[in-house]
Amino acid sequence: MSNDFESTKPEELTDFVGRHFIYTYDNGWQYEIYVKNDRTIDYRIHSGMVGGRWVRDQVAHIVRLGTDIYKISWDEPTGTTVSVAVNLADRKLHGVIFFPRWVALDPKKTVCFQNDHIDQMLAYRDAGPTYPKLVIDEFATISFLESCSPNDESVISCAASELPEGYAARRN
Ligand code: FER
Repeated sequence: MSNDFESTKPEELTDFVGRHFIYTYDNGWQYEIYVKNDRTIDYRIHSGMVGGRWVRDQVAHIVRLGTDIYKISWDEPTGTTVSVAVNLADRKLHGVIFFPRWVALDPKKTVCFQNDHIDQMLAYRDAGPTYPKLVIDEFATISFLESCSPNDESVISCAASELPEGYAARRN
């Protein structure tokens, strides 16, 4: 096990760092992730329970499980925890999202550019209620996939509502 500051096996992540992809869960929720570096993701939520939410510099646990297969897991300031397994070759993904009860009761509280509201999110998290968690277990299909440079602040830099028409509908 690594310490809190470094990726577990950074040498295995060179092909994954910089990947940027848009995917839609089978329940219709559409998400976007940019693997900023071996320890960090930026993401944007296009639709679903917390559509409109976006986050930069979320610290994550990122590992390689095999050829073109990776897993990203993280614990958010809201108390929501997420683990996403990504199969780039098949453009398939599986996510498990564990929402605290306060998010399930009022998801809109988390819909914002989170970086500007970290203290508010921590206060909501600590106020709860936390339990019972709402657990979402869904497969998704990746509709857009590209490679960007690491640590590029321009990849995810605005809310979904501010994107050009057709941005999330692009397929490649
Ligand atoms: C994902 C599933 C859930 C994801 C993010 C979340 C970026 C976060 C949900 C939340 O913050 O409420 O695939 O990828």
